[in-house]
Amino acid sequence: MSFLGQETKERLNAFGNRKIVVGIPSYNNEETISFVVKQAYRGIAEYFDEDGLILNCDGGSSDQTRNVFLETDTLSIPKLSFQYEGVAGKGSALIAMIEAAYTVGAEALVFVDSDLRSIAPGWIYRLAAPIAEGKACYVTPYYRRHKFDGTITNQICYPITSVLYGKEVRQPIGGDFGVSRQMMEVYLAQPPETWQSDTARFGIDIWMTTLAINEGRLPVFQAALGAKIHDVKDPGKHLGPMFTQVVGTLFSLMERYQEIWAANADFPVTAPIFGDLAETEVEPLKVDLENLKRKARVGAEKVHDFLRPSLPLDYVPILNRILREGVCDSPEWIRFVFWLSKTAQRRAEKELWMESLIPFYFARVASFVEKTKDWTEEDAEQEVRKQMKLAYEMKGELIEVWK
Ligand SMILES: Nc1nc2c(ncn2[C@@H]2O[C@H](COP(=O)(O)OP(=O)(O)O)[C@@H](O)[C@H]2O)c(=O)[nH]1
Ligand SMILES: [Mg+2]
Repeated sequence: MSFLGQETKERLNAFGNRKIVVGIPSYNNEETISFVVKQAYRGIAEYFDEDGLILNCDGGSSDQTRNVFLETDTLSIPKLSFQYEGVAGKGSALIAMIEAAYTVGAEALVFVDSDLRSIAPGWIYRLAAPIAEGKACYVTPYYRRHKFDGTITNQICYPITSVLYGKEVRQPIGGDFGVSRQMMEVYLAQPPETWQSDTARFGIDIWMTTLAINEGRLPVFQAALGAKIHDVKDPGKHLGPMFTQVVGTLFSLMERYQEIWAANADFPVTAPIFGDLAETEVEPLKVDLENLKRKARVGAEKVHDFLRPSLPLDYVPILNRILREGVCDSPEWIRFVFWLSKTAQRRAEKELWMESLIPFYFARVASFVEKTKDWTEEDAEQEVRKQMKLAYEMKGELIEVWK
């Protein structure tokens, strides 16, 4: 199956072989994309002898994103902007760019988001070099983010992925990745129905990372990138649909790789970090705590009638506390996530099950924000790591639930 239109294929063929491809997905990013393109250009020029290509795959922006992309001067390095076919979403854009990079014989494909404001040429180097040097099959970003940014990462993707597969990957869904040719082949070989699922939307990041951990012939690396500054979202206001797409994909993959993770009892080993960690500042980010708690309470009321009849008795107090206070502590959260990962997988109404996790997520984020609001970034980071360790200690419960 192909993800590219005839015209895009012809234009790609005209470029010949390109060593490093930078792929930039976009959707209404006219304000920020030009800066990203310039940094990508500099990265290819400085570190890879100008042997590269810059791609943009757009989701039908209503603003000037594509024109801004095309008008940004990249001198000797060619650019191509195209739109994908199929389901609307970031995943459709990424798989199309994977095919495009593969077509031009790229050794490494680097994805960077078009809303990045802290990207530098070194990002391209650090995401691509471990692959170009034959050390890694896939590179995830390792950056500092504000303690209230990356809540889906911190509360679920980081701890669960690390504990399942025994590799500590701090940013499994960071959005900025390096992809080897071997992994491009793996991704392109998946069954067509993959591209009708949440993998075609925001599930793509956790999907690519999980497949790389489990199917890569070389290790997964992390690239030290400094700070991530981008258009941030308040979890209580913007992250609901993204949450179900990401976590629904994470749960589906647990089924696929059950034999692997159920047999793995090791404490997660930190994936190698490429490049020096620099001291960096993050931008302030405001989270509306009262709104989060209210969303958690209202959401819990909504899902109550659906959830309550199937909920094991010991879990009822977790739900009751969210109904009353809109908060949820770490052990209760992990326990509920473990239970739901299997339950959602088994039932017909997967979407309803996934939606019933949202109030728990809001409540968990509210508790985290409340606890760490006056803490330093470092201390909040330790709290996130503590929850990963707790999930590790509780892994036996997960294995039981899935038996
Ligand atoms: N082509 C395409 N790109 C998208 C779509 N949705 C998001 N993106 C891009 O994917 C990247 C990540 O999206 P963003 O909203 O910043 O998500 P976050 O940073 O992970 O919270 C950005 O570059 C977006 O422009 C889509 O439907 N189609
Ligand atoms: Mg972003």
